[in-house]
Amino acid sequence: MSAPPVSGDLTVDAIRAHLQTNSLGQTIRLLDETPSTNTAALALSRDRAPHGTVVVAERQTAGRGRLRREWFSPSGGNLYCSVLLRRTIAPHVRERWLSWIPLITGVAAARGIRRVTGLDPCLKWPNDILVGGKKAGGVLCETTGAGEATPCVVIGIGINVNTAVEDFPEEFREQATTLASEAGVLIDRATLLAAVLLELETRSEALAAGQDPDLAREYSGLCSTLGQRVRVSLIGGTTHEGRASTIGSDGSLHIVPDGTREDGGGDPLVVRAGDVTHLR
Ligand code: BT5
Repeated sequence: MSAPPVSGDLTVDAIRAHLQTNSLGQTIRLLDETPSTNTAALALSRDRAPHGTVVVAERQTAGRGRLRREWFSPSGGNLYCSVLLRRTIAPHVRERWLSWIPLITGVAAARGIRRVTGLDPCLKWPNDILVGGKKAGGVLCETTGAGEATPCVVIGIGINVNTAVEDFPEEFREQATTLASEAGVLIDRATLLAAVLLELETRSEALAAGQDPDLAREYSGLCSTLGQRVRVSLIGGTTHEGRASTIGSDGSLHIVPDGTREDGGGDPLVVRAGDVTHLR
C-alpha cells in the first residue's frame, strides 16, 4: 500500500475521507485555536451535542494534562482532540465502563499510531503513549453525570505528531518525542485521527455492551510499566516503590512493594489513580 499524502492542513473533508466509524466523528468541530478541546467539548455536552461529537484544534492556548498540569500544544501539525461519549450504560456495566475508558483510549491511540506509522508504541500506566521510551501522547478523560444512567465522558487525546522536538520546552524536552521524529517522515493527521477513532469506537462499543473479555489482556500486552520497578505518587502526596506486577480487572495497577515477597507473601498495593515513574 502506498503511503497516504501528507497534508499540512487538517480539514473536516480530509478527516471524513478516512473515517470508517459509525458514530465517533460523525459530528466534527474543527477549531483553529481554543483554550482546550476538552473544555470546548464539555461546553458542547451541556448544549446536548450528540454522542460521538469530536472537537479538534490546530492549537490550544491552555491545553490541560491530568492534575492541572499543562499540555504543550503549539500549532504545527499535532493532534489535539476530544471525543464526547454519551451512552446509556446498563447499571451493572457502568462502573467498569468509567474505569476502563481512559485505558482503552490509550490502547486505541497506540493501535492507531501503529497502523498508520508502523511505529511500536507502548503505554505507561495509566495512559501515557510512549514511543522509543519517550512520551508522544497523553489522555485526559473528564466525566459528568457519573452516577446517572447516561454518563457523559469527554476523552481528550493529545499526540505529538509533526512538531520538531527542539521546539518543546526544556523542562520535558528530554522525555518527549513526536511521531514524525521517530518515524523519520511527516505523518498525515487526518489518517491518524480516523484510525484512532475507529480503534476507540470498536473497544468502547464492546465495553458498553459488556462484551470485552480481552481488554485487560490487550492492555497488559501494551503496558511497558508491568515488570518494572516503579515509584507511585498517590493523590495526596504519598509515594511507594515496588515492582509493577499486574493490571486488575478494574484497570488498577498492582504493585508489590519493595521488601515484600513476590510469592504471595503479602497483598499487592492496588493503585487506581496516581502518577508512576519507571525506575531503572
Ligand atoms: C497527560 O497529562 O498526558 C494528558 C494530556 C492530554 C492532552 C489532551 S490534548 C486534547 C485534550 N484537551 C486538553 O486540554 N487536554 C487533552 P499528564 O499525564 O498530566 O502529563 C502532563 C505532563 O507531560 C506535563 O506536566 C509535562 O511534563 C509533560 N508534557 C506536557 N506537554 C507535553 C507534550 N506535548 N508532549 C510530551 N509531554 C508533555
